[in-house]
Amino acid sequence: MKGETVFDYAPAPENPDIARVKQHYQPFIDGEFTDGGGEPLKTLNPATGEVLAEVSTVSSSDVDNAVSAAREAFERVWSPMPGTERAKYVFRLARLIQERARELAVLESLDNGKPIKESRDTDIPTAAAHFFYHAGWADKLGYAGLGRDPKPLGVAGQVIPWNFPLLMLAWKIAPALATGNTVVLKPAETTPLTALVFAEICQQAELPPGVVNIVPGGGDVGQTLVSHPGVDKVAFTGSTEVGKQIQRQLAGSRTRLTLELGGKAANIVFDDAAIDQAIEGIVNGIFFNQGHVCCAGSRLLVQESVVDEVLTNLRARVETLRIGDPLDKNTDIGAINSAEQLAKIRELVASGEGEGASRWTSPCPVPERGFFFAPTVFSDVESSMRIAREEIFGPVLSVQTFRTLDEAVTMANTTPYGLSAGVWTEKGSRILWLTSRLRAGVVWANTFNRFDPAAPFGGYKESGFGREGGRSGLAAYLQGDDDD
Ligand code: TAP
Repeated sequence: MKGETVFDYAPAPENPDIARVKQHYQPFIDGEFTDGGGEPLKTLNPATGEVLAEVSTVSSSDVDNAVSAAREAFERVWSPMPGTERAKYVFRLARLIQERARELAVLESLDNGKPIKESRDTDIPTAAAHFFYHAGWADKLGYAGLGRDPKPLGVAGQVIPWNFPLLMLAWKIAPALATGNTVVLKPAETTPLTALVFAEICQQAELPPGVVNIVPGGGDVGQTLVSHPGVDKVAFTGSTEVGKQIQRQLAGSRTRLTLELGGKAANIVFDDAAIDQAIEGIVNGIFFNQGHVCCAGSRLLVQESVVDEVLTNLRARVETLRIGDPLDKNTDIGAINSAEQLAKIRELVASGEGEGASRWTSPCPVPERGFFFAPTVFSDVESSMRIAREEIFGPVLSVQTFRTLDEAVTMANTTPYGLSAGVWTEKGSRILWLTSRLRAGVVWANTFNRFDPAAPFGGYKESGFGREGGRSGLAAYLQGDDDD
């Protein structure tokens, strides 16, 4: 059967009209959509390279206005409001995301390039789940073990990346609102659209003006926002490089900071693992969302005795992945988000070949236009190679082998990052032994990429600090013992 086509899939494209894409989008400040004073940007459909919409961006004085609006809303309305009332608004946001789920899913796939089955089944439902979860906390903060009457911090300045645009917004905005803070959020330059539809949802929910403000723009807008003296808390998700820059900028100030940064996770397969199940977890770990996942299992560590079996089965499985139109319901791998990201992936893959690793790329047909990269697996990888050390943030897996448990732990921890890890073995005792030694914020056992709003998520080392989700995520938006 290998190599033969078992059956063909007929195209099953979702209708792009469902997204109701407008030609022009505007920033959302103090409850109103108005053009900003920045240079307008054009957001592309990465599957075609064509312009999807024009977005008005903000100037630094617009950021001032957004922060003032958030401050006013914080002092007058949002923080004095009883938790029971705030909960209703947060719950309403969750319900409206559900109501507009199909529109949001199609829009996310158009703007980001991710397959519709992922935006439809993961991004949007999980975003709604975060609002539902936090709506439940809004009137119970006194029972969260964070003090009898925990107080919000004030205005949160939040900056998010392009890989899960609406979901990262939900991770940031839901806990901030539930705990009584107000928000100014900057979406990524290449994926601003679902954040601006979320702004419409805030209007629909009749959220008081100024509680949520969305300020589209580039890195300069992010920088203005995070260093703004009117911001009490900065929450950033993005690259380690920019995270370090922000930490330096805020050093010595009283602004609270949480950073969710990059990763280079080890996915560790032992010889007693259920190999077929592990193959599915490996594929999900690195090819979900084109590998644009901070916690992607991008380093596969396989026990030497089973590496041939794992590699053979893995290649056979990866060959079946369909790459193409993100709006096609059969597509497994969509478009790379931007030409810049595609160039970065190509450069790192070339370095892997140059440094002597063995490259295998799926022979699947790749669309000729748009930004696409076929799933790729490197074997014969050494820990010193760039593909084993640097975050590729694309559909590229590096495979290494180990012999003993200690060696697996050492290899897994040999990285400046520490966001996530995976372990595949039948032995529960081995899972427990390993999880206490792996320096990673999340360790998945016999599964990968599982998310739940109740489970805290965050990193060690250069993957950042602070947690999002669960009780720890609430604490990041509340005054603690060390605050006045
Ligand atoms: P970045 O270049 O760091 O961008 C992230 C966000 O920060 C974008 O909105 C960006 O604006 C903005 N930004 C750029 N320079 C800034 C500055 N000097 N000050 C403040 N904001 C600034 O990362 P990216 O390429 O968009 O995202 C990919 C990275 O994010 C990966 O390394 C990935 O691992 C990480 N990530 C981590 C997580 C978690 S939870 N740990 C989740 C997702 C992604 P522009 O869009 O205009 O550049």
